[in-house]
Amino acid sequence: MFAAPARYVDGLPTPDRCLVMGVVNVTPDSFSDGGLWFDSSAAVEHGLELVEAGADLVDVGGESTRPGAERPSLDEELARVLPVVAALAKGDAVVTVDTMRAGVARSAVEAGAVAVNDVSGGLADPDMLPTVVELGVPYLAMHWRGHSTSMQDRATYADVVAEVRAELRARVDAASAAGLPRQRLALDPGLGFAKTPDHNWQLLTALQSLHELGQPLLVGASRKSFLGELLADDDGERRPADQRDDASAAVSALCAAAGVWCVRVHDVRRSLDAVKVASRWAREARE
Ligand code: PMM
Repeated sequence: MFAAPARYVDGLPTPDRCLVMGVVNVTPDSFSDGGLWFDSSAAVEHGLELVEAGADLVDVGGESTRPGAERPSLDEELARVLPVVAALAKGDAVVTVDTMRAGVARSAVEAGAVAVNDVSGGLADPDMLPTVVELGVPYLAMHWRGHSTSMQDRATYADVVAEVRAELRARVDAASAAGLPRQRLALDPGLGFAKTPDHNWQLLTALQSLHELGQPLLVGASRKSFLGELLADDDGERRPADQRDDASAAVSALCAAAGVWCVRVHDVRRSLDAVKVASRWAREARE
């Protein structure tokens, strides 16, 4: 018997389909859109475009997590993120903050963010879980094995699905021990974070096994390099990041069909169309 997917996170929107989270990276160096929205007014404008395109959530981050990236200082991260969070929250966006730092999470929630997306699942900053509990906001915890400077050295698994599931279960236990209600927690397998392309594909095709954790699942496949590799040209040259959106939308449809709660994407309109197709398909198949 398969576990039924968990589909709701308390305090976040509840459309009758997989949610679509749009990405706003206020960074000079993210792999997917590095530098495009580094200026805060450009980032706000882009976030509002994502809302217009139908984003259920807008995820604002100020730290690039591309393999090898150096971390910004706390002050630098705050300066990048806070004006963008505040302006988007005023502009009717449902804003999540993508940060590993408790201090950034707190200030972003005070500025209007409604949830914290932590790619380290609470491992990077010991204050993160207690802070999120105190703030009373939903927490999106990703599978993580270390900072970007060293993470690809940690992409070694005997069984990637079993190990990611066990390591995510440990994060569920840590969050519960800190006092976070389970209905405020979503989990993410962390595609590309200490994962090879093969690991990513193995995780994507084993989402059923991650549903056994009993928490809603978030998946961030959009524009990642395993898609660039899949779509490489005849010379083996990877497809550039900004030309991976159709493949990203295909992954969104398949994730939605597999019961994923939310997909994190750069091109919101394409993925929203894709999850709507998956949702209509599933409804028809049930009736
Ligand atoms: N990927 C990136 C950043 N934040 N957050 C979650 N929850 N899941 C992800 O897969 C994830 C993330 C890196 O990708 P980007 O540079 O396109 O933002």
